[in-house]
Amino acid sequence: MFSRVYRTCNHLLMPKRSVALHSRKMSNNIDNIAKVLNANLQDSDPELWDLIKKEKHRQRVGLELIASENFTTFSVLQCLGSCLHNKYSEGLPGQRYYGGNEYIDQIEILAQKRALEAYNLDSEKWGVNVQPYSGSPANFAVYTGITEPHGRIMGLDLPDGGHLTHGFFTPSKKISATSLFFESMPYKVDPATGLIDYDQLLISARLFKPRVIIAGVSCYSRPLDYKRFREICDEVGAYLFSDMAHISGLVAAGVTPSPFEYSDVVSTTTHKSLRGPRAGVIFFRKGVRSVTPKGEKILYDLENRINQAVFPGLQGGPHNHAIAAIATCMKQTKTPEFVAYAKQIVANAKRLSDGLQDKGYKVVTGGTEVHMLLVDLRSAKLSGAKGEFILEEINIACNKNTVPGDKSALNPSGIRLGTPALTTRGLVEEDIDKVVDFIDRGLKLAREISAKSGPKLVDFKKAAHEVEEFAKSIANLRDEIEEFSGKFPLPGYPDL
Ligand code: DSN
Repeated sequence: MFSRVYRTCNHLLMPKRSVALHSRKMSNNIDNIAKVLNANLQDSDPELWDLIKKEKHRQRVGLELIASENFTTFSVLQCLGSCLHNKYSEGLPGQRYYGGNEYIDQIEILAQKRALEAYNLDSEKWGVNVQPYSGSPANFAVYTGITEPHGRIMGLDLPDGGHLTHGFFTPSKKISATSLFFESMPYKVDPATGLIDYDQLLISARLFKPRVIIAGVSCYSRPLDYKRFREICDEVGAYLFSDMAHISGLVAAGVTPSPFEYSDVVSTTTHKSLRGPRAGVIFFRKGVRSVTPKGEKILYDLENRINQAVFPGLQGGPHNHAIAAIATCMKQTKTPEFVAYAKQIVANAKRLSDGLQDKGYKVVTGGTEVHMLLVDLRSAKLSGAKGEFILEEINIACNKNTVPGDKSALNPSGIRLGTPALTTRGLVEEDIDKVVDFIDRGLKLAREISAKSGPKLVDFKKAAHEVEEFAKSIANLRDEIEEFSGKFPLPGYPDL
């Protein structure tokens, strides 16, 4: 005790000159600390700065057609880079395990309120958890909350357009933890139409008796029939869990059917068509679930189960910077600009689909009503991997994807294309015509290369790089695309 007081007060015992020296030293020290702590990344870590700048350049000069990606707004980036990142706040607003959460509580409550408003939900009937770190943890929390270990779940098979976290496994391996810790049985699309086979789903569900049926997709270009899902769930006594990650921006804007009318639980990521931060949200029903023939009301008990599955079940401290960013992105969805944006996403996807079909490409299901489409490259005598590779070479980003009827998920025959990111940059239908032309020219070049290289991807890549004529065509096309895409603005910090 004495020594602490002495240390604190010892400058009082110093001669005047020493006090001045001490104060100067202290302030130099503080200045130095501030300099280190506030150093600009450009100065403190030029190597990393350079890589980030290169990535920014790649985003600017390329055409981003990955259906799940977007360019978030500057306001969202400001939240993500804010002091909120520093705070721990395990628990829910008003019930935290740490102090100092006065403002964090208000921010989380604001995010909850705006998330409900974004989807016009009545807070008496729906609750929301805005803490999931992203979509995969959100989905795992849903299963953890509403079913027991090894409880039965049914989701669309991944090769048919479902997501990993909808219970994906292969004959030789349980790939997703959602198939390892829960018993999963997939349902499929009809290979002839590419559309979900609801009749077969009902037959399988009657036999499998799942606790949860998942209505959600990662690659599917038509609205889901949530009413049909509800009827199937009711017949087998399952919860209907809708994962609207891909379409949540379209749902908020009212340009695609909403899952809320029929679902018990809805999850979403917030960074796809919603254009917010990388994060996840779970909505759950509250109030009356059903009424018995005797008139007794059975209430939902999802609120505690889901909240506790998120924390302390699966996560620790919420990412408060992301929660603030969710709050602001949910606010943005209520603006006329966002509604216009969502409509344009769909208009652009339709134009892309029509344009490619006009050029002879086969689009699965014959088109799209949402933000994405799946092109079957068997019609162009190419594999998905070759298509993806050549498009990447010319600065068009997309991903290879299985198409209905593919034998192996390892060798997919299609490419998935989506328009949320390009629409954010301001492209409209006429610009999409140009994009169609670029894709077509890229894929035609891929066919020429493939004709020379043979079927193997490794030989194809080698020929693309080493045969002068091909390398030159790729470079020319890439330059043309860079010039075109450079005209469209990219939101965010200028360099980062
Ligand atoms: N990777 C996202 C997608 O492409 O659907 C989902 O996790």
